[in-house]
Amino acid sequence: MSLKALGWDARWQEKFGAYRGDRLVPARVVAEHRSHYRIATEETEISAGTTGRLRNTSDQRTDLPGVGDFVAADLSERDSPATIEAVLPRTSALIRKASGKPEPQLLAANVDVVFIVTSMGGDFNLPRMKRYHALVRQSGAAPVVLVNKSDLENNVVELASEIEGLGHDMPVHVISARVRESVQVLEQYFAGYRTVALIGSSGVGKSTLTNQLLGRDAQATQEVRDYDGRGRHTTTSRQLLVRSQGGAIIDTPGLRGLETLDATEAHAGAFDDIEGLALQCRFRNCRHDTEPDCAVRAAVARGDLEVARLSGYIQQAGAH
Ligand SMILES: Nc1nc2c(ncn2[C@@H]2O[C@H](COP(=O)(O)OP(=O)(O)OP(=O)(O)O)[C@@H](O)[C@H]2O)c(=O)[nH]1
Ligand SMILES: [Mg+2]
Ligand SMILES: [Zn+2]
Repeated sequence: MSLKALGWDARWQEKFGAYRGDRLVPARVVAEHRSHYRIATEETEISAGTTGRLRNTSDQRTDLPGVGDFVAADLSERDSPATIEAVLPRTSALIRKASGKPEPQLLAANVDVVFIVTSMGGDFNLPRMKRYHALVRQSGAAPVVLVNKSDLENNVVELASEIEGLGHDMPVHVISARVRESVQVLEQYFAGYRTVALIGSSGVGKSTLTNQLLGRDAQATQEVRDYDGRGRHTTTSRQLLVRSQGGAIIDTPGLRGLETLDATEAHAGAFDDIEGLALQCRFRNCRHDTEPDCAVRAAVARGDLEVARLSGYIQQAGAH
């Protein structure tokens, strides 16, 4: 595997400069498991751990390596696993801040484009799409919406107008992941060895699409067994796969935390922080939408409040 195929370029070479001359080599994290990573270097793909120093100097868990990260690794100990000594500064980071979870979680790093995948046949859910969209907007990657399984039904007019409401200039493609010609339109997003991550509910066809875009069956796929989303996911870990045609794909499991509001959010008091901020809005009945002098949106703009959390609050408030 060449580093170039993994997305390495002059910018990364420059970032790596600080570690050059040492025994360290550049590598990219291609998988994350409970106790170890898999990293790919110019020459090989191997297991790796992190150094105690890296763990101790990381303020939060999201600073530790994740899939897609470029790292400086030590492979010099012949018979033991490699160690990751440093994470190069990221160009983007997909971070899930699910409420009710103790800590934010890094889903993928250095992603250029995120395909937010939904499907015909009942998966589409606008509030959920908004949560995915907010996650991508905060990451630094560009969102693209894919409506998969177009072979099941093709009445997308209504759906398309809802999706357009999510954001201007966001490309939307209606595809069938099982049909090769139908995914040709997605080739443009991989140009220049870019990295594309796939997110979306379990069963929408992310792994089927991954295989189609790779041109080989790298990922297992399965009929959806449980429509309430609580069933087992077919894909259970995040993986970075390199295409022979250029570009990399990160396949992910359906994000349980974004599927529905967490139970902890559903009961009263769960949004005390937002309700506290709302006291400072200019209008008593502020919807925190387009009103002037809205303290809640100001908190979002400062980065003190997560957009996904605000949409959760608005959605819940709307339900009363
Ligand atoms: N009819 C139809 N079925 C599809 C299409 N794409 C995928 N499927 C089917 O949908 C089911 C789920 O596909 P997967 O690719 O495993 O879904 P996933 O999004 O990876 O699911 P998780 O790994 O659980 O998150 C499989 O039975 C696929 O064959 C399509 O374009 N049309
Ligand atoms: Mg899958
Ligand atoms: Zn407000």
